[in-house]
Amino acid sequence: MRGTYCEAEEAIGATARGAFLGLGSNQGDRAENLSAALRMIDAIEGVSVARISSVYETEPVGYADQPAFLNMVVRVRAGLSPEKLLDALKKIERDLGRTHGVRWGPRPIDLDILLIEGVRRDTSRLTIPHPRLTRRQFVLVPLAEIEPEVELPGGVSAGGLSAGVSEDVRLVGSLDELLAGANEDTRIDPEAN
Ligand code: A4P
Ligand code: MG
Repeated sequence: MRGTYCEAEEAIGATARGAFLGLGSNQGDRAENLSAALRMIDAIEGVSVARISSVYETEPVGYADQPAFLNMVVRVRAGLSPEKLLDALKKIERDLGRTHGVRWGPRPIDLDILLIEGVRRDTSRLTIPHPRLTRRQFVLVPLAEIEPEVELPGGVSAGGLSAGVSEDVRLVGSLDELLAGANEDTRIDPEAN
């Protein structure tokens, strides 16, 4: 038994890398969607959530005619391949009710792989670092909050590119605070649009 436990730990530990994931929700109970996704990410075999940003309410980018998003960024330790991590994240999106809709359109949850330490990918399924990472304040602001020095494509840091909180990226507070009762006004009525 002892051997089995140690081997399993080493198998994860030997390949584990730091990674950053972006979470976004603009349908249903947005805070609850973020919370459920976080629990499900932490439950992926070989993945553990290490650090969580605050929650930000952000104006939609790309396709403007949709409700505001709640966005956050988490740092994880991931001991599985980037492709397996993507599969697991896509499954969580489906389990939380995401159906195929308009590109960049409304969704209960969107999970993006932003960066994985020491990893680059450029295939039809997976691009790492995330190709739009350095242009999106809804990602840069929460990323800079938890790791301002992290290096992004082009040799710039998240802190250097982040414009901070603004009209388009508003600090809401911690997810725990939201879930503790202040989340009534974070719900999006599905009939409203
Ligand atoms: N894919 C390739 N690379 C990655 C990666 N690093 N992480 C592929 C995740 N997926 C990656 O994504 C489409 C395909 O991208 C996936 O099947 C995967 O194989 P999707 O999530 O199914 O579709 P999408 O999200 O509509 O498209 P896309 O291009 O991922 O959009 P983004 O860039 O995620 O933008 N505005 C605000 N304020 N906040 C937001 O969170 N999100 C979006 C979506 C638009 N506007 C937003 C927000
Ligand atoms: Mg996406």
